[in-house]
Amino acid sequence: MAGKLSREQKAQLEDWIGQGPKTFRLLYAITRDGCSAQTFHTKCDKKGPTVTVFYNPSGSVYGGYTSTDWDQKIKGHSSDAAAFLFQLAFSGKKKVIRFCVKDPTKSIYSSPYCGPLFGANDIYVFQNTVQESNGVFKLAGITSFSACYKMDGVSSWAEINNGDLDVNELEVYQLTEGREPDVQLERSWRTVPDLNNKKLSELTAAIQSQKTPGKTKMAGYRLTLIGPVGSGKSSYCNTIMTAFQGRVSHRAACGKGDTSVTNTFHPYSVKTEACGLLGFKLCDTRGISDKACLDLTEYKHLVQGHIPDLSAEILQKIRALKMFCIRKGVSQAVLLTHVELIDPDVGRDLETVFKSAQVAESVKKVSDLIGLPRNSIHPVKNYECEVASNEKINCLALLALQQILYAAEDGVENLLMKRESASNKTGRELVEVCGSECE
Ligand SMILES: Nc1nc2c(ncn2[C@@H]2O[C@H](COP(=O)(O)OP(=O)(O)O)[C@@H](O)[C@H]2O)c(=O)[nH]1
Ligand SMILES: [Mg+2]
Repeated sequence: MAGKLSREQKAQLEDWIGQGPKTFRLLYAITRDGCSAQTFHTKCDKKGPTVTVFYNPSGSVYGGYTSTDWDQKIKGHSSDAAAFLFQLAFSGKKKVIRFCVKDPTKSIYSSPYCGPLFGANDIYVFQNTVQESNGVFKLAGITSFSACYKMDGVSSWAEINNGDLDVNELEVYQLTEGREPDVQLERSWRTVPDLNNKKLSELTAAIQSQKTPGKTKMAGYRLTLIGPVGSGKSSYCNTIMTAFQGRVSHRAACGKGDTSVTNTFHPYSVKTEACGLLGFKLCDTRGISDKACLDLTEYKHLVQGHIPDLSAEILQKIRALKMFCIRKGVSQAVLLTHVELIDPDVGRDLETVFKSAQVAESVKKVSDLIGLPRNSIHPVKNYECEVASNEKINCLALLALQQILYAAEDGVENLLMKRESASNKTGRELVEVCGSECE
Protein backbone atom coordinates (compact mmCIF):
# COMPACT_ATOMS: atom_id res chain seq x y z
CA MET A 1 0.00 0.00 0.00
CA ALA A 2 1.50 3.29 -1.14
CA GLY A 3 -0.46 5.68 1.10
CA LYS A 4 -2.64 8.67 0.24
CA LEU A 5 -0.06 11.42 0.44
CA SER A 6 0.51 12.83 -3.05
CA ARG A 7 3.93 13.53 -4.53
CA GLU A 8 3.21 17.26 -4.31
CA GLN A 9 2.32 16.97 -0.61
CA LYS A 10 5.46 14.95 0.05
CA ALA A 11 7.51 17.62 -1.72
CA GLN A 12 5.93 20.29 0.51
CA LEU A 13 6.85 18.33 3.64
CA GLU A 14 10.39 17.76 2.34
CA ASP A 15 10.67 21.49 1.81
CA TRP A 16 9.59 22.26 5.39
CA ILE A 17 11.80 19.59 6.94
CA GLY A 18 14.80 20.65 4.85
CA GLN A 19 18.02 18.74 4.13
CA GLY A 20 16.96 17.35 0.80
CA PRO A 21 14.63 14.70 -0.54
CA LYS A 22 13.18 11.98 1.65
CA THR A 23 11.79 8.51 1.17
CA PHE A 24 8.32 8.11 2.71
CA ARG A 25 7.63 4.59 3.95
CA LEU A 26 4.10 3.93 5.14
CA LEU A 27 4.33 2.38 8.59
CA TYR A 28 0.76 2.62 9.75
CA ALA A 29 -2.65 3.29 8.17
CA ILE A 30 -5.80 2.94 10.26
CA THR A 31 -7.89 1.67 7.33
CA ARG A 32 -5.38 -1.11 6.79
CA ASP A 33 -4.12 -1.84 10.31
CA GLY A 34 -7.05 -0.79 12.53
CA CYS A 35 -7.23 2.25 14.77
CA SER A 36 -5.55 1.14 17.98
CA ALA A 37 -2.93 2.76 20.21
CA GLN A 38 -1.23 -0.61 20.59
CA THR A 39 -0.94 -1.22 16.85
CA PHE A 40 0.27 2.34 16.32
CA HIS A 41 3.12 1.79 18.81
CA THR A 42 3.93 -1.69 17.50
CA LYS A 43 4.34 -0.31 13.98
CA CYS A 44 5.75 3.15 14.63
CA ASP A 45 7.94 3.01 17.75
CA LYS A 46 11.67 3.64 17.40
CA LYS A 47 11.49 4.39 13.70
CA GLY A 48 13.16 7.83 13.82
CA PRO A 49 11.59 10.80 11.99
CA THR A 50 7.92 10.31 11.11
CA VAL A 51 5.07 12.28 9.69
CA THR A 52 1.51 11.66 10.88
CA VAL A 53 -1.21 12.65 8.42
CA PHE A 54 -4.97 12.99 8.96
CA TYR A 55 -7.47 12.94 6.08
CA ASN A 56 -10.99 13.97 6.99
CA PRO A 57 -14.33 13.49 5.21
CA SER A 58 -14.44 17.20 4.27
CA GLY A 59 -11.25 16.85 2.22
CA SER A 60 -8.91 18.45 4.76
CA VAL A 61 -5.39 17.09 5.20
CA TYR A 62 -3.25 18.01 8.21
CA GLY A 63 -0.88 16.43 10.70
CA GLY A 64 2.42 16.61 12.52
CA TYR A 65 6.09 15.92 11.96
CA THR A 66 8.61 14.81 14.54
CA SER A 67 12.29 14.06 14.06
CA THR A 68 12.37 11.96 17.22
CA ASP A 69 11.16 8.43 18.03
CA TRP A 70 7.69 7.47 19.14
CA ASP A 71 8.24 5.08 22.05
CA GLN A 72 5.48 3.83 24.33
CA LYS A 73 8.01 3.04 27.07
CA ILE A 74 8.71 6.77 27.57
CA LYS A 75 5.20 7.40 28.94
CA GLY A 76 5.72 11.12 28.68
CA HIS A 77 6.93 13.99 26.51
CA SER A 78 9.95 13.93 24.19
CA SER A 79 11.86 17.03 23.24
CA ASP A 80 12.19 17.94 19.57
CA ALA A 81 12.95 21.45 18.30
CA ALA A 82 12.41 20.31 14.70
CA ALA A 83 8.81 19.17 15.25
CA PHE A 84 5.95 21.02 13.58
CA LEU A 85 2.25 20.67 12.85
CA PHE A 86 1.03 21.35 9.35
CA GLN A 87 -1.94 21.85 7.10
CA LEU A 88 -1.85 20.64 3.47
CA ALA A 89 -5.46 20.99 2.35
CA PHE A 90 -8.67 22.46 3.70
CA SER A 91 -12.11 21.33 2.50
CA GLY A 92 -10.65 19.83 -0.65
CA LYS A 93 -8.48 22.81 -1.55
CA LYS A 94 -4.74 23.12 -1.22
CA LYS A 95 -3.84 25.20 1.85
CA VAL A 96 -0.29 24.86 3.14
CA ILE A 97 0.82 26.20 6.51
CA ARG A 98 3.53 25.00 8.87
CA PHE A 99 2.98 25.54 12.61
CA CYS A 100 6.35 25.53 14.38
CA VAL A 101 6.81 24.15 17.87
CA LYS A 102 7.00 26.82 20.58
CA ASP A 103 7.66 24.48 23.52
CA PRO A 104 10.12 21.91 22.09
CA THR A 105 10.27 20.03 25.43
CA LYS A 106 6.67 18.96 24.82
CA SER A 107 6.77 18.27 21.10
CA ILE A 108 5.29 14.77 21.27
CA TYR A 109 3.90 12.49 23.99
CA SER A 110 4.23 8.69 23.94
CA SER A 111 2.00 6.43 25.98
CA PRO A 112 0.85 2.84 25.42
CA TYR A 113 -2.77 4.03 25.70
CA CYS A 114 -2.60 6.86 23.18
CA GLY A 115 -2.25 7.14 19.42
CA PRO A 116 0.00 9.92 18.07
CA LEU A 117 -0.07 12.90 20.46
CA PHE A 118 1.56 16.24 19.63
CA GLY A 119 2.28 18.89 22.27
CA ALA A 120 0.18 19.28 25.41
CA ASN A 121 -2.90 17.94 23.67
CA ASP A 122 -2.35 20.24 20.68
CA ILE A 123 -3.45 17.10 18.85
CA TYR A 124 -4.41 14.26 21.14
CA VAL A 125 -5.73 11.88 18.56
CA PHE A 126 -7.28 8.84 20.19
CA GLN A 127 -7.11 6.48 23.11
CA ASN A 128 -7.08 2.68 23.01
CA THR A 129 -9.17 1.49 20.04
CA VAL A 130 -11.59 3.33 17.74
CA GLN A 131 -14.04 1.49 15.47
CA GLU A 132 -14.84 2.62 11.96
CA SER A 133 -18.42 3.40 11.02
CA ASN A 134 -19.47 4.04 7.39
CA GLY A 135 -15.88 4.76 6.42
CA VAL A 136 -15.37 7.29 9.24
CA PHE A 137 -13.31 7.00 12.42
CA LYS A 138 -14.60 9.40 15.07
CA LEU A 139 -11.33 9.83 16.93
CA ALA A 140 -12.86 11.68 19.89
CA GLY A 141 -9.52 13.11 20.94
CA ILE A 142 -8.66 16.66 21.95
CA THR A 143 -7.27 19.60 19.99
CA SER A 144 -5.92 22.39 22.21
CA PHE A 145 -5.30 25.51 20.21
CA SER A 146 -1.80 26.97 20.39
CA ALA A 147 -0.66 25.11 23.53
CA CYS A 148 2.82 24.06 22.40
CA TYR A 149 2.71 24.96 18.68
CA LYS A 150 2.50 28.44 17.12
CA MET A 151 -0.74 28.43 15.15
CA ASP A 152 0.11 31.44 12.98
CA GLY A 153 -2.28 31.92 10.07
CA VAL A 154 -5.37 30.29 11.57
CA SER A 155 -7.62 31.33 14.43
CA SER A 156 -8.99 27.96 15.52
CA TRP A 157 -8.65 24.23 14.91
CA ALA A 158 -11.91 24.41 12.92
CA GLU A 159 -9.92 26.16 10.17
CA ILE A 160 -7.76 23.05 9.97
CA ASN A 161 -9.99 20.08 10.81
CA ASN A 162 -13.49 21.47 10.07
CA GLY A 163 -14.38 21.36 13.75
CA ASP A 164 -13.93 17.71 14.72
CA LEU A 165 -11.53 14.79 14.67
CA ASP A 166 -13.48 12.62 12.26
CA VAL A 167 -11.14 11.03 9.71
CA ASN A 168 -11.35 8.53 6.86
CA GLU A 169 -7.68 7.82 7.14
CA LEU A 170 -4.72 8.41 9.42
CA GLU A 171 -1.26 7.50 8.19
CA VAL A 172 2.18 7.49 9.74
CA TYR A 173 5.18 7.53 7.40
CA GLN A 174 8.77 6.89 8.34
CA LEU A 175 11.14 9.34 6.68
CA THR A 176 14.60 8.40 5.58
CA GLU A 177 17.15 10.42 3.65
CA GLY A 178 17.28 10.13 -0.13
CA ARG A 179 14.83 10.39 -2.98
CA GLU A 180 12.13 7.80 -3.43
CA PRO A 181 12.80 5.72 -6.52
CA ASP A 182 10.29 6.52 -9.29
CA VAL A 183 7.73 3.84 -8.90
CA GLN A 184 6.83 1.79 -11.91
CA LEU A 185 4.21 -0.81 -11.21
CA GLU A 186 5.09 -4.40 -12.00
CA ARG A 187 1.77 -4.76 -13.76
CA SER A 188 -0.03 -2.02 -15.64
CA TRP A 189 -2.89 -0.40 -13.72
CA ARG A 190 -4.92 -0.58 -16.93
CA THR A 191 -4.40 -3.14 -19.66
CA VAL A 192 -4.04 -1.40 -23.01
CA PRO A 193 -2.20 -2.33 -26.19
CA ASP A 194 1.03 -0.64 -27.24
CA LEU A 195 0.63 2.96 -28.36
CA ASN A 196 1.94 2.59 -31.90
CA ASN A 197 0.94 3.28 -35.50
CA LYS A 198 -0.86 -0.06 -35.85
CA LYS A 199 -3.03 0.71 -32.82
CA LEU A 200 -3.59 4.22 -34.12
CA SER A 201 -4.96 2.88 -37.42
CA GLU A 202 -7.26 0.49 -35.56
CA LEU A 203 -8.56 3.21 -33.28
CA THR A 204 -9.08 5.64 -36.15
CA ALA A 205 -10.96 3.01 -38.16
CA ALA A 206 -13.11 1.98 -35.18
CA ILE A 207 -14.05 5.57 -34.31
CA GLN A 208 -14.78 6.46 -37.93
CA SER A 209 -17.14 3.54 -38.27
CA GLN A 210 -18.96 4.09 -34.97
CA LYS A 211 -22.57 4.93 -35.74
CA THR A 212 -25.21 6.49 -33.54
CA PRO A 213 -27.94 4.05 -32.51
CA GLY A 214 -30.11 3.53 -35.58
CA LYS A 215 -33.48 4.20 -34.01
CA THR A 216 -32.68 7.81 -33.10
CA LYS A 217 -32.93 10.76 -35.41
CA MET A 218 -29.88 12.31 -33.82
CA ALA A 219 -27.16 13.59 -36.10
CA GLY A 220 -24.37 12.50 -33.78
CA TYR A 221 -22.99 12.63 -30.30
CA ARG A 222 -22.23 15.95 -28.73
CA LEU A 223 -19.27 15.70 -26.40
CA THR A 224 -19.25 18.77 -24.18
CA LEU A 225 -16.01 19.59 -22.42
CA ILE A 226 -16.42 21.20 -19.03
CA GLY A 227 -13.64 22.03 -16.61
CA PRO A 228 -11.39 24.65 -15.09
CA VAL A 229 -9.76 27.37 -17.18
CA GLY A 230 -6.46 26.06 -18.49
CA SER A 231 -7.28 22.39 -17.91
CA GLY A 232 -6.78 21.58 -21.58
CA LYS A 233 -10.30 21.44 -23.04
CA SER A 234 -9.48 23.39 -26.20
CA SER A 235 -6.18 21.55 -26.50
CA TYR A 236 -8.02 18.21 -26.39
CA CYS A 237 -10.17 19.35 -29.35
CA ASN A 238 -6.96 20.14 -31.22
CA THR A 239 -5.36 16.84 -30.18
CA ILE A 240 -8.31 14.87 -31.56
CA MET A 241 -8.31 16.88 -34.77
CA THR A 242 -4.56 16.29 -35.06
CA ALA A 243 -5.04 12.56 -34.65
CA PHE A 244 -7.44 12.50 -37.61
CA GLN A 245 -5.79 15.01 -39.91
CA GLY A 246 -2.18 13.91 -39.42
CA ARG A 247 -0.76 17.37 -38.77
CA VAL A 248 -0.93 19.47 -35.63
CA SER A 249 -4.24 21.31 -35.46
CA HIS A 250 -4.66 24.86 -34.18
CA ARG A 251 -8.39 25.21 -34.76
CA ALA A 252 -9.28 25.71 -31.10
CA ALA A 253 -7.57 28.69 -29.47
CA CYS A 254 -5.58 27.62 -26.43
CA GLY A 255 -3.54 29.45 -23.87
CA LYS A 256 -2.66 30.22 -20.30
CA GLY A 257 -4.17 32.93 -18.12
CA ASP A 258 -6.66 33.57 -15.34
CA THR A 259 -9.52 33.95 -17.72
CA SER A 260 -10.61 31.71 -20.52
CA VAL A 261 -9.12 32.00 -23.99
CA THR A 262 -12.22 30.21 -25.25
CA ASN A 263 -15.02 32.77 -25.18
CA THR A 264 -18.02 30.91 -26.45
CA PHE A 265 -19.45 27.46 -26.70
CA HIS A 266 -17.80 26.13 -29.85
CA PRO A 267 -18.71 22.79 -31.46
CA TYR A 268 -15.97 21.27 -33.62
CA SER A 269 -16.84 18.66 -36.25
CA VAL A 270 -14.09 16.32 -37.37
CA LYS A 271 -13.79 15.47 -41.05
CA THR A 272 -11.65 12.77 -42.61
CA GLU A 273 -10.90 12.13 -46.25
CA ALA A 274 -12.13 8.57 -46.01
CA CYS A 275 -15.40 9.13 -44.14
CA GLY A 276 -16.31 12.80 -44.31
CA LEU A 277 -17.89 14.17 -41.13
CA LEU A 278 -17.55 11.86 -38.15
CA GLY A 279 -20.46 11.02 -35.86
CA PHE A 280 -19.55 13.32 -32.99
CA LYS A 281 -18.88 16.96 -32.26
CA LEU A 282 -16.41 18.12 -29.66
CA CYS A 283 -18.01 21.07 -27.90
CA ASP A 284 -15.48 23.38 -26.36
CA THR A 285 -16.74 25.63 -23.57
CA ARG A 286 -15.39 28.59 -21.65
CA GLY A 287 -13.37 27.49 -18.68
CA ILE A 288 -14.88 27.75 -15.26
CA SER A 289 -13.00 29.44 -12.44
CA ASP A 290 -13.55 29.17 -8.71
CA LYS A 291 -14.31 32.85 -8.18
CA ALA A 292 -18.00 32.14 -7.96
CA CYS A 293 -20.31 29.19 -7.71
CA LEU A 294 -21.47 27.31 -10.72
CA ASP A 295 -24.86 28.41 -11.82
CA LEU A 296 -26.59 25.08 -12.14
CA THR A 297 -29.49 26.66 -14.03
CA GLU A 298 -27.10 27.68 -16.78
CA TYR A 299 -25.71 24.20 -16.87
CA LYS A 300 -29.18 22.72 -17.13
CA HIS A 301 -29.76 24.87 -20.18
CA LEU A 302 -26.51 23.64 -21.62
CA VAL A 303 -27.27 19.97 -21.26
CA GLN A 304 -30.79 20.52 -22.49
CA GLY A 305 -29.52 21.91 -25.73
CA HIS A 306 -29.28 25.68 -25.17
CA ILE A 307 -25.94 27.37 -25.43
CA PRO A 308 -25.20 29.95 -22.76
CA ASP A 309 -21.93 31.43 -21.66
CA LEU A 310 -20.80 29.42 -18.68
CA SER A 311 -20.08 31.62 -15.69
CA ALA A 312 -17.73 30.66 -12.84
CA GLU A 313 -17.74 27.47 -10.77
CA ILE A 314 -16.13 25.73 -7.88
CA LEU A 315 -14.84 22.19 -8.08
CA GLN A 316 -17.23 20.75 -5.50
CA LYS A 317 -20.11 21.68 -7.75
CA ILE A 318 -18.90 19.11 -10.26
CA ARG A 319 -20.42 16.53 -7.95
CA ALA A 320 -23.75 18.31 -8.25
CA LEU A 321 -23.28 18.25 -12.02
CA LYS A 322 -22.59 14.59 -11.84
CA MET A 323 -25.83 13.89 -10.01
CA PHE A 324 -27.70 16.10 -12.44
CA CYS A 325 -26.21 14.24 -15.41
CA ILE A 326 -27.10 10.91 -13.86
CA ARG A 327 -30.70 12.05 -13.44
CA LYS A 328 -30.81 13.24 -17.05
CA GLY A 329 -29.17 10.09 -18.40
CA VAL A 330 -26.13 12.02 -19.63
CA SER A 331 -22.98 9.90 -19.76
CA GLN A 332 -19.88 11.32 -18.16
CA ALA A 333 -16.16 10.78 -18.30
CA VAL A 334 -13.10 12.62 -17.10
CA LEU A 335 -10.04 13.56 -19.14
CA LEU A 336 -6.97 13.65 -16.94
CA THR A 337 -4.86 16.11 -18.92
CA HIS A 338 -1.20 17.11 -18.45
CA VAL A 339 -0.52 13.48 -17.61
CA GLU A 340 3.13 13.77 -18.64
CA LEU A 341 3.71 16.26 -15.83
CA ILE A 342 2.57 13.84 -13.13
CA ASP A 343 5.53 11.53 -13.56
CA PRO A 344 8.85 12.42 -15.26
CA ASP A 345 9.03 8.90 -16.73
CA VAL A 346 5.74 9.49 -18.52
CA GLY A 347 7.11 12.83 -19.74
CA ARG A 348 10.07 10.98 -21.24
CA ASP A 349 8.00 8.14 -22.67
CA LEU A 350 4.23 8.41 -22.86
CA GLU A 351 4.07 4.65 -23.29
CA THR A 352 4.74 4.23 -19.53
CA VAL A 353 1.51 6.04 -18.59
CA PHE A 354 -0.34 2.86 -17.64
CA LYS A 355 2.59 1.60 -15.57
CA SER A 356 3.10 4.77 -13.59
CA ALA A 357 2.19 4.57 -9.89
CA GLN A 358 1.83 8.36 -9.78
CA VAL A 359 -0.66 8.36 -12.65
CA ALA A 360 -2.54 5.46 -11.03
CA GLU A 361 -2.64 7.51 -7.81
CA SER A 362 -3.96 10.57 -9.66
CA VAL A 363 -6.66 8.54 -11.37
CA LYS A 364 -7.73 7.19 -7.98
CA LYS A 365 -7.71 10.67 -6.49
CA VAL A 366 -9.87 12.11 -9.27
CA SER A 367 -12.19 9.14 -8.95
CA ASP A 368 -12.58 9.78 -5.19
CA LEU A 369 -12.97 13.50 -5.69
CA ILE A 370 -15.63 13.39 -8.37
CA GLY A 371 -17.17 10.07 -7.47
CA LEU A 372 -16.88 8.44 -10.87
CA PRO A 373 -15.38 4.96 -11.36
CA ARG A 374 -11.74 4.74 -12.39
CA ASN A 375 -12.64 3.32 -15.78
CA SER A 376 -14.37 6.61 -16.61
CA ILE A 377 -11.13 8.52 -16.09
CA HIS A 378 -8.83 8.78 -19.09
CA PRO A 379 -5.27 10.08 -18.99
CA VAL A 380 -4.28 12.22 -21.95
CA LYS A 381 -1.40 14.39 -22.99
CA ASN A 382 -2.37 17.18 -25.35
CA TYR A 383 -0.27 18.76 -28.05
CA GLU A 384 1.48 21.65 -26.41
CA CYS A 385 5.03 22.20 -27.64
CA GLU A 386 5.01 19.56 -30.39
CA VAL A 387 4.82 20.66 -34.03
CA ALA A 388 4.56 17.18 -35.53
CA SER A 389 1.85 14.57 -35.11
CA ASN A 390 2.89 11.83 -32.68
CA GLU A 391 1.40 8.34 -32.64
CA LYS A 392 1.59 7.93 -28.86
CA ILE A 393 -0.17 11.23 -28.12
CA ASN A 394 -2.76 10.39 -30.77
CA CYS A 395 -3.32 6.85 -29.47
CA LEU A 396 -3.87 8.05 -25.90
CA ALA A 397 -6.31 10.74 -27.02
CA LEU A 398 -8.22 8.31 -29.23
CA LEU A 399 -8.33 5.61 -26.54
CA ALA A 400 -10.07 8.20 -24.36
CA LEU A 401 -12.37 9.27 -27.20
CA GLN A 402 -13.32 5.69 -27.96
CA GLN A 403 -14.31 5.03 -24.34
CA ILE A 404 -16.26 8.28 -24.24
CA LEU A 405 -18.14 7.29 -27.40
CA TYR A 406 -18.91 3.87 -25.91
CA ALA A 407 -20.32 5.61 -22.83
CA ALA A 408 -22.32 7.89 -25.12
CA GLU A 409 -23.70 4.93 -27.03
CA ASP A 410 -24.73 3.22 -23.79
CA GLY A 411 -26.30 6.43 -22.53
CA VAL A 412 -28.39 6.72 -25.69
CA GLU A 413 -29.42 3.05 -25.49
CA ASN A 414 -30.69 3.74 -21.98
CA LEU A 415 -32.55 6.79 -23.12
CA LEU A 416 -34.15 4.84 -25.95
CA MET A 417 -35.29 2.16 -23.54
CA LYS A 418 -36.75 4.83 -21.29
CA ARG A 419 -38.45 6.42 -24.25
CA GLU A 420 -39.96 3.13 -25.32
CA SER A 421 -41.37 2.53 -21.86
CA ALA A 422 -42.78 6.06 -21.59
CA SER A 423 -43.75 6.27 -25.23
CA ASN A 424 -44.65 9.92 -25.70
CA LYS A 425 -41.85 11.40 -23.63
CA THR A 426 -38.91 12.85 -25.53
CA GLY A 427 -35.39 12.02 -24.50
CA ARG A 428 -32.32 14.10 -24.84
CA GLU A 429 -29.15 12.61 -26.19
CA LEU A 430 -26.02 14.15 -24.98
CA VAL A 431 -22.69 13.20 -23.62
CA GLU A 432 -20.84 15.18 -21.07
CA VAL A 433 -17.13 15.20 -20.49
CA CYS A 434 -15.72 16.93 -17.46
CA GLY A 435 -12.20 18.26 -18.04
CA SER A 436 -9.97 17.77 -15.03
CA GLU A 437 -6.66 19.36 -14.34
CA CYS A 438 -4.11 17.06 -12.80
CA GLU A 439 -1.82 18.21 -10.06
N1 LIG B 1 2.03 20.14 -20.82
C1 LIG B 1 0.74 20.15 -21.18
N2 LIG B 1 0.17 21.32 -21.44
C2 LIG B 1 -1.12 21.32 -21.82
C3 LIG B 1 -1.90 20.13 -21.90
N3 LIG B 1 -3.14 20.46 -22.26
C4 LIG B 1 -3.16 21.80 -22.38
N4 LIG B 1 -1.94 22.33 -22.12
C5 LIG B 1 -1.54 23.73 -22.10
O1 LIG B 1 -2.32 24.37 -21.08
C6 LIG B 1 -2.72 25.66 -21.50
C7 LIG B 1 -4.24 25.77 -21.42
O2 LIG B 1 -4.81 24.87 -22.33
P1 LIG B 1 -6.25 25.14 -22.98
O3 LIG B 1 -6.53 24.00 -23.90
O4 LIG B 1 -6.34 26.51 -23.55
O5 LIG B 1 -7.17 25.04 -21.68
P2 LIG B 1 -8.75 25.30 -21.55
O6 LIG B 1 -8.90 26.61 -20.85
O7 LIG B 1 -9.27 24.18 -20.74
O8 LIG B 1 -9.34 25.30 -22.94
C8 LIG B 1 -2.18 25.84 -22.92
O9 LIG B 1 -0.98 26.59 -22.84
C9 LIG B 1 -1.90 24.45 -23.41
O10 LIG B 1 -0.83 24.40 -24.31
C10 LIG B 1 -1.24 18.89 -21.62
O11 LIG B 1 -1.82 17.80 -21.65
N5 LIG B 1 0.08 18.96 -21.27
MG1 LIG C 1 -10.32 26.78 -23.96
